Amino acid sequence: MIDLSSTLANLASNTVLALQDAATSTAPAAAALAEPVVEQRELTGDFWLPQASSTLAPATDFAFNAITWLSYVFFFGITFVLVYLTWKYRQRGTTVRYDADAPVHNTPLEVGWTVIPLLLVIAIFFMGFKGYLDLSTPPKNAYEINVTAAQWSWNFKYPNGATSNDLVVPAGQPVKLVMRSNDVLHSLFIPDFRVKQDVIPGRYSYLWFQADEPTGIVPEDEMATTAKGHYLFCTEYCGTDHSNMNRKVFVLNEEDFKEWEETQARWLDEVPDEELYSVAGPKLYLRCSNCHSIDGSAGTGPSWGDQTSGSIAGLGSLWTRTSDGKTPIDGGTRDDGGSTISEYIGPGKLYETPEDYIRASIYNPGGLLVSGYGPNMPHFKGQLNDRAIDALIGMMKQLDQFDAKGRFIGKAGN
Ligand code: HEC
Ligand SMILES: [Cu+2]
Repeated sequence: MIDLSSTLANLASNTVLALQDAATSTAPAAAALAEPVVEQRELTGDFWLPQASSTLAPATDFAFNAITWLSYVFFFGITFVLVYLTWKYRQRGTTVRYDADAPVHNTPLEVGWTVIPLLLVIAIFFMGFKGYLDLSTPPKNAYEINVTAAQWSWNFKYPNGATSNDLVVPAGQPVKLVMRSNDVLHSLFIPDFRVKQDVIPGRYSYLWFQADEPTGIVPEDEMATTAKGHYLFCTEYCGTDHSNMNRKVFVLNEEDFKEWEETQARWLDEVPDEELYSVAGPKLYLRCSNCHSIDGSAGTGPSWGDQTSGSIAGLGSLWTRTSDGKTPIDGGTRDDGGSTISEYIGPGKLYETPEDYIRASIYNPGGLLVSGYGPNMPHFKGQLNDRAIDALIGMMKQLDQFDAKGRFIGKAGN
């Protein structure tokens, strides 16, 4: 059973992978009309399965191949015998010949066709069961990474406090993912590693693997398009931008991994205060961009720019309408009937300053809801520290220095 379902899953994943590749290889061409760049990418692996890049992958593939070949043998064998006997014993003419001495039983044959399939099925069961146990028992010394899934991004948090949107792991060492969801069901799937696990709100789930072959790494803004690394998918349809949860896994040798982890943990601290806002996009803004536009276009959440439609149309950018106190409020756990944000911001009120309100909106988004919007924002408590929040608020205040994708185009310190 276990093998059969994983076989189907693998089949499906292969199709997804092929489609995915078709999609990403044509995307750059559409973006740069003037100079079409068609990226070619070799699909590794064979017809059935992508490359096997984790220590447990060969066992999964063995089970897959064994069942596939067994199915071929039985399918063609049985079909052949069926067709042959149908033809051989077809009725000829109108007289039916009945041979009273013809055999009606053949004990060795019947025992054979019962026992052989039984043994095969038992073998398949043990193969699957052993694989299942191996996959669901992370080794004790595994390197732990905390995973938070949210609509529509992954957040990977490393033991030293570093965080990332794409997964980076050490080579030659078991890695255990401790996963939870901030909102709905998600599922983490790394086809090359042959691992997949649901990520469930209100519950922790585990996944482990060991990858021995380093893949190298590229700068953050190239991660989505590089041929390096392994695919990582969300495979549980989780809403509009589900497909934005397609990310990469990079495997680094021990030394490179240590160095990456160190820099990744420190990167915000090393940016001088006056330049802090300039690094908010695209790195931090990436987690907001699925719902909040910069250019004023409407989305799942209110635009940070001057939105032209909906309840906040014409009130100015997020920072302008917040500091002017104009944002209309309707609902939320801290709403006490006020109709605009001005009734909640100010000395002695719920929030002292507009900055306090924005910070609270990020840590506890359900507190006050902007009119016309539901409680659809995941919270970022424990994921964005004070400095990251400072950077994001700084960005909201100086949106004109960023392009629509959140890339910094102004000059830092201006
Ligand atoms: C899944 C969609 C989603 C994501 C991702 C998301 N938000 Fe939101 N956000 C919303 C929605 C919907 C609202 C409006 C309801 C409310 O006020 O909570 C909102 C409201 C806000 C507000 C108050 C807005 C206002 O106009 O007064 C701020 C500030 C905010 N988000 C910041 C962020 C930041 C920063 C991030 C990324 C770190 C982020 N959001 C990621 C959906 C999202
Ligand atoms: Cu998802």
